[in-house]
Amino acid sequence: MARKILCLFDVDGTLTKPRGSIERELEDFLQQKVKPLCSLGLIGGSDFKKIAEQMYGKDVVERYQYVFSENGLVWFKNGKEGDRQTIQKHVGEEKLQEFINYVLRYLSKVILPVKRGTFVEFRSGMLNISPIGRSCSQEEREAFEKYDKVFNVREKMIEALKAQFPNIGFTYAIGGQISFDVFPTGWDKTYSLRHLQEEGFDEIHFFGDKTFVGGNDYEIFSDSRTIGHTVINPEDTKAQLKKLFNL
Ligand code: M1P
Repeated sequence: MARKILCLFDVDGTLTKPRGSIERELEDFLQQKVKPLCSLGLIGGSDFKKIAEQMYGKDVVERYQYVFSENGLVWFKNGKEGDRQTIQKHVGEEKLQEFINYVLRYLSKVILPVKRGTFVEFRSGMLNISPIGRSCSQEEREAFEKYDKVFNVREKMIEALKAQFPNIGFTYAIGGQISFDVFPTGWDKTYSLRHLQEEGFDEIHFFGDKTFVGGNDYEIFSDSRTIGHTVINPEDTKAQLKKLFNL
C-alpha cells in the first residue's frame, strides 16, 4: 500500500523570498506535480493575513490541505478553521502587560539609523517585536537586516528580555529580517504537529531554511515526528522535491 506522506513547508525563504509572493512556476509545480503524490501543508510564523498575501490569496486554504499560521495557533484543514489558542488566555493579562511595557521602555532607548512604527504586533498566539517597526519600507527593511547583522540589535534585546523575565516561560525566535517572535515555550512550529497526530501520516517531511539552533524552523526540523530538510531558497526546495519524488 502507498505510504501516506505530508510535505510541510515553511513559507519565508523556503517557498518565497522573505515577505515576497511565491513564484507562479513553483506554485504550479507544487499543485500539479507534487500534490498528486502527497498532501501539502504550510507552516509559518506569520499571521494568516501575511501568509495568504504571499500565497495568492485566502483560497490558499483550499489549495493546501493544511495551513498553519502563527506556528499552528491559527490553522485550517481542508479549508475549515480549527480551534484557535491565544497568548493572553495562556499568560494572563497582568503578566503580559508587564512584559509589553518593558518592551516599549527598552525600545524607547534604542537608537537606529531609522525608526518607523508598529513595534509590537499582537497576534493570536504570539507577539512580534520589531525594533525598526513593521511599517518600514522594503528598502528600510533590507537596510535594517544588514545593520542588525553587524550590531545584533535583536539578539541583544532578546538577552535583555530573558534576563528581565527569567520565569515567564517564553521562547524567542528570529525568523525574518526586522523582528522576532515571542511565544509561550512549546508554541514553536512543533505546535502544529498536535493537529496532525490523528491524521495517520506515515511520513511528515518538513522543509525550512532557518533550521539552525535559534532559527524558527529548528524545533520542527529536529523533531522525531518529522523528516527534516534544510533548504537555502525556493529553487532549492523545488530541487529537493524533484529528488525526493523522482520528478
Ligand atoms: O516567517 C518568518 C517571519 O516573517 C516575518 O518576519 P520579518 O517581518 O522580521 O521579516 C514575521 O511575520 C515573523 O513573525 C515571522 O516569523
